[in-house]
Amino acid sequence: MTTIKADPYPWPYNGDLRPDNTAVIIIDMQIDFCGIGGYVDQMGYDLSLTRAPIKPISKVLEVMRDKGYHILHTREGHRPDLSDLPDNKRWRSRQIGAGIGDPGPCGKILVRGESGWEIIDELAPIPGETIIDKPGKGSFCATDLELVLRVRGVENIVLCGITTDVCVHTTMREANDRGFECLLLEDCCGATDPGNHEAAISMVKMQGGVFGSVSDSKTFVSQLP
Ligand code: C5J
Repeated sequence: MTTIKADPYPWPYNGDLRPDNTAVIIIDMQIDFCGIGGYVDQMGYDLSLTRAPIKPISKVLEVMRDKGYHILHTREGHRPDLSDLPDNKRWRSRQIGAGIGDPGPCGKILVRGESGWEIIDELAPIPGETIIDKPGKGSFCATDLELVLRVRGVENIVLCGITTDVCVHTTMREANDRGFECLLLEDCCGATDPGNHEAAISMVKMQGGVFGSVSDSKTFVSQLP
């Protein structure tokens, strides 16, 4: 029986925590979400909020790599011909001055292959780690993520990345509904609004842990078997 101290319950619920059955998913740590000239920057949000989790995630990555856990990264982005970009998503992004698919300082915004779409150097995947390209906010929608996790026997998922209230939360909800046991690392996530970050964390903890449990990077790395 091995658990991580977490709120509202020690995680995972059944104490079955092993490198074989546990994965970390690092969500959308791309230039578009935390780099100068990317999508979030073009929308005028404070980049320090989405950059805050970089250091804590690096530590978690280092320890999980060392201990042989499954490591996955996601990238939000669309095909260069924009055939998987819904009109309403494009329209809404243009309302805030950062049209998805439109040219920006880091190439076409949120388009696969453009420089802004790349994962930041500090958290770059290494050979053997899985990258999931997703057109939406959730990592399970229109991707093979579930198949990859099931084939590997993953039962427990640790969630890190940006943004807490959008892609991280959507992915956590999708994973929870599929029966995965989820842990969100609070300081390994960030949102474009601090209030939304706090609210997203609080939502996870309702109803006895409606979407899973919440811990932090220091506790996690010190207790990970
Ligand atoms: C957003 C994301 N916020 N990665 N994407 O549009 O959360």
